[in-house]
Amino acid sequence: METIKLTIDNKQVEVAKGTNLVEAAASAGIRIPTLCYMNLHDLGYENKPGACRICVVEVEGRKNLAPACKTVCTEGMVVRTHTPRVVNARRTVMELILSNHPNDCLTCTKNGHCELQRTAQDLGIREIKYRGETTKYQKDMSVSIVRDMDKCIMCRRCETACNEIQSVGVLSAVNRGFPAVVSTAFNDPIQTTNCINCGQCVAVCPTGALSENSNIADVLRAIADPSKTVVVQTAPAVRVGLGQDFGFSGRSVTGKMVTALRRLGFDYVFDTDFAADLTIMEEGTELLGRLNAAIGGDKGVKLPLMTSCCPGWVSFMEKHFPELADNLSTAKSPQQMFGAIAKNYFAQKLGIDRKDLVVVSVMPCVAKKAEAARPEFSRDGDPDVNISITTRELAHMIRFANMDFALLEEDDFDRPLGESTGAGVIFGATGGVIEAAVRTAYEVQTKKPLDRIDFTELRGMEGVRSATVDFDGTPVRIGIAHGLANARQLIREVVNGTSPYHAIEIMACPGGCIGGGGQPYHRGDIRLLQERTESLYAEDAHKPLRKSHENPYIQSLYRDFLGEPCGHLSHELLHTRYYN
Ligand code: HC1
Ligand code: SF4
Repeated sequence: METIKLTIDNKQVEVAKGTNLVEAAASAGIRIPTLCYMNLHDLGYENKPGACRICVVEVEGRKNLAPACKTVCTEGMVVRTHTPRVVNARRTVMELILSNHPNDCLTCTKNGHCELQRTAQDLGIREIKYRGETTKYQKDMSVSIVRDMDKCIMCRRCETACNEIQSVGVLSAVNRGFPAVVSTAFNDPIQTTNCINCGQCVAVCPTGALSENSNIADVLRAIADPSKTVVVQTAPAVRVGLGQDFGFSGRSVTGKMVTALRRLGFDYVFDTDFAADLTIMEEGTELLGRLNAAIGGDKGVKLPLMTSCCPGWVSFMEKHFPELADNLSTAKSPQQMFGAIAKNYFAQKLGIDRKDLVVVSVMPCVAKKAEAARPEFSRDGDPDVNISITTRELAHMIRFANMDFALLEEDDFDRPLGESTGAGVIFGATGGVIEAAVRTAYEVQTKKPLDRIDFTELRGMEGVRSATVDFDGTPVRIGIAHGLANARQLIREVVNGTSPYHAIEIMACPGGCIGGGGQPYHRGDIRLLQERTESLYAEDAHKPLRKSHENPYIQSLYRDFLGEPCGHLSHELLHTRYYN
C-alpha cells in the first residue's frame, strides 16, 4: 500500500494514498468538525461532502483555507486545524447557518443528539449575529418519518443515504441560493412518493430536519390504561443498539433492557427472537418445499426464494420490482408473526379479548411502523401489532422514567413468547436470517445433525456476498445483500432469469437491522456496526440452543395450537402475500 507522510497540528501522520484530511486527522486522534461528511468508504459508498464548510483547515503554502473533507493528503503537507483564522472562519460559517435555523433546541426531537447543537457548543457560539429572513416550510410526515425542513442545513447526507445507499431516489436538492432545500419531486408529501420508509435519511441527518414519527405517547397511554394488558416484543438488533445511549456502545444489554421494560410497566416482556425462530420454521419449510419441487422437475416453482422480513426491502420490491412478488417468501416478518400469535394464541390463553391486549414492538427500524399499519395485518380494525417504537424511542422512555441504566440488574424474558435460540438472535445482522434458515433446513432435509453450527461463509460486511452450502450432496446456493443499491445486483439477475441462487436474503439497511434507521445514530461508522454484529454472534454462541427447531416453546406452539409448519392454521395466521 502506497502511503503519504504529512504533519497535522505538529504531529507526524502516515496514511494511505488517497486519504482525505478529515480521515488523516482522525487517525491521529484529531477530530475535525464537519456537518456534511460521512465516512462511507468502508461500506463501499461514495459520499459527496463539501457542503457545510465547517471543516476548513490551514494548509501551509496555500492562500485559501481548505475544506478538509475534500482535500486529499499529499506528501509533506503541513496542516493546522485550529489556528485563530480557522476557528474564526468556522464560527462565521456556523453563525450564518444559525441565522436561518429555528432556535428551538429545547423542544427539538434531536435535542442532545444534534450535531449542529454540539458543533455550535464546541465553537462557543453565544449569540446569533446575523438575523433576517428565514425559510418556512410545512412539516411533512409519513407513518414512519417526519420532515421538518426549517431545520435542514443542506448538508445533503440524506440524499446520499436515499440515492447512493438505497438507490431509491426520493430526496434531492431543489432551488438555488436562499430557498435551496432538500425536497421530494414537486414537493409531494413523502407518504405519496416511492419512499420505502427505511429511515436511512433519518439515521444520517445531523439536525432535527428528519426524525422518526414518535409513538412514545401512545405507549405511555396504553400502559396507563387499566383495562389493557400490554405486551412488548424486542427485535434482535435492539439489544446491541440500546446501550449506546447509556455507555454500552456496541454491546449487548439484553438483561438490562428486559428489566427496564418491566420497570416501564409492560405486563409481559417478550422477544421478537421467539417469532424469528417461528419464521424459520415457516420460511425454512417453504424453502425446502420449493427446492424439492425444483429437484423433482417442477419448472413453474419460483426460485430463488427471497426473504421477506425486512419491510424496507418489501416496500422496495412492491414499488420498483413488483414482478418479483412471487419470489418473496410468504412468511410474515417476525414482528408480524409475533403479533398474530400474541393476538390469536396468547390472548386466548389469558382469557381476554384480543382488543384488550396491546402489542408493542421495539424495533431498530422505522419501516416497522409502516409494516404494523398495513391493513392486512389487522383483524376487524385491531392491528396485530398496535404500536411500533424504535430503539431510540425506547432509550428516550428509559431516560424519561429516570432509570440509571448502568445500575439496572439483568433479567430474563417472560415465557412462552420470550424463549429464543441463537438462530433468532442473529436475524439482526446481515446474513443472519439465511444462516438461521440453513441451520434448520439442513437438519430437516438431511435428517442428520449439523457437524458445525457457525456458517461463517454467510457472515461479513461486504455489500453482496454468496456462498454454497452442501445439503448432504445437494448444493444450495445462497446470495446475500444489505443496502438496496447493493441488492439491485442480485435483483437484476432474478428479473433476467439468470440468478444462480436458490435463496437470497436482502436487508435494506447497512449491516442489516443492526444499522437500522431507528437505532441510536451510527452515521456509517463501520466499526460500530461491526461491534453490534459481533455482539449478536457472541450472544448466539452463548445460547444453550442455537437452532430454531430446537426451541421448546416453538415445539409446543406447533403441538398445542398451530399443527405443522406451513399447515392450515399457519397459512391463515403466519403467511401473507405482498402486492402493492
Ligand atoms: Fe429486524 Fe426482523 S431481523 S427485520 O432486521 O426479521 O427491524 O432486529 O425485528 O420482524 O426478528 C428489524 C431486527 C426484526 C423482524 C426479526
Ligand atoms: Fe429515502 Fe429511506 Fe428516507 Fe424514504 S426513508 S426518503 S427511502 S432514505
